[in-house]
Amino acid sequence: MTEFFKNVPEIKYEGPESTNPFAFKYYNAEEVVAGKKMKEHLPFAMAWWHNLGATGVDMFGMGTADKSFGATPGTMEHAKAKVDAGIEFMKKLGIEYYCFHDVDLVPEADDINETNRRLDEISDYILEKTKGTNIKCLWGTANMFGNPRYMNGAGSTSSADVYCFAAAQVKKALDITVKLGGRGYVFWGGREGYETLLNTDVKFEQENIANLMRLAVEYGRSIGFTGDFYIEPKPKEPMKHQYDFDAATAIGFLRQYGLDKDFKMNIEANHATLAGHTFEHELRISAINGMLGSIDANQGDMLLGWDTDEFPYDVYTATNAMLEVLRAGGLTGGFNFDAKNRRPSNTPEDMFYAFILGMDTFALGLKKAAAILEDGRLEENLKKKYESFNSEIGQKIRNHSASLEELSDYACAMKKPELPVSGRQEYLQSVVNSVLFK
Ligand code: XLS
Ligand code: NI
Ligand code: NI
Repeated sequence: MTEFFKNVPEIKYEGPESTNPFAFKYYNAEEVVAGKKMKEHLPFAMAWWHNLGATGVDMFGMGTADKSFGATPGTMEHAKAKVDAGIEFMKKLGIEYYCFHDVDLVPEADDINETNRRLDEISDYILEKTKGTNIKCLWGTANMFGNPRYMNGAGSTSSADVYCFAAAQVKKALDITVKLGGRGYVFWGGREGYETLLNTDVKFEQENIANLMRLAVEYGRSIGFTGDFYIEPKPKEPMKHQYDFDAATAIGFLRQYGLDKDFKMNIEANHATLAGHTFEHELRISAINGMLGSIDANQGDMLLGWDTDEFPYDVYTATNAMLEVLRAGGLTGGFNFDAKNRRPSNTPEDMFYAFILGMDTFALGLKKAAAILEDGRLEENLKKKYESFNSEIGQKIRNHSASLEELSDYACAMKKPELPVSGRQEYLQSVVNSVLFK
């Protein structure tokens, strides 16, 4: 069998002292942190599109990386070579999951029947090649934004015919996801939004999107899909206004249309920052609503205004994110590296460096988050901050047994309250630093 990454050995854990570029410094799959193995805390996934597809094409120039894997792009031979290369890549890194869009797996044909046939063929091939390994699908999705027919969106399209094509793609992508053992199914509404209200009926479009999701749930459950459906919020890009702006918006939408039992959030770090939030904010909002499902692990660039999909290296952010994940008791999904190499990092070795960086960053985030919880000073401060609610009046507020008049009488009797306790933000930040750089 062809070896695609000849210069790269199996990546092993060597510890922080190691200077071997092909070794993990922090990610130690079997090491137990906060009661579980690292690999159980961190089910990492490879994004088929970035890793096996993206060549570094941008608006100003052609690709810099060769992702032909010895075959001609646009052919089924190439689709299969990507499977072979992907499996070798995942095995060398010890990654057990992958995520895909339908058209990442096979080239799209003019006739949808032919595309579907190709999807059957490639999914058989993936099953055959992953047999006897631990490699399986984390989540699948349908690409309902690339083809020109989706210029007005998929669920939100103005064309009933195009709507049916979206339905057909969702149906097939669900079939393939179930066949490949996927834990989840994602809706990222890249073109579910609008450019101007001058030509848009927002209510009409949102009802149609919700209906497509409802049909997907009904069909998915009918073919035995027991996993979660996910919405991946993103505020803009490619559309100016996207309906799934952020977690709070998407959760409200799901509740409005009765989809909240079947859906959770797939939170992407770079989408959070595009929405003007932190990554951890989006995780917290999802978690407190019981909807923290999966994560697209990447990071943006604060100096740029778009989805740069960089591999995560910011340990502060990873620590804050892992604090949220640990407090929520883990993910039902996983950590998908929806991330790509920078355009000048164009060698096959760079693909490995990127994953080593991302996996080490989250491993470090996990260890540091566990240490912060263990340290206890943050949690203790939190308790103190809300302590006044342990008083008699505080308890009445909490259990809803006091009327507005009673609270008003209490305030009037006091005349003037003392100021709330200090937030102690700078103290807490120095606690975080002292744990991080111990
Ligand atoms: C694009 C999204 C996309 C989804 C899957 O910004 O992140 O890659 O994860 O459609
Ligand atoms: Ni994503
Ligand atoms: Ni994205």
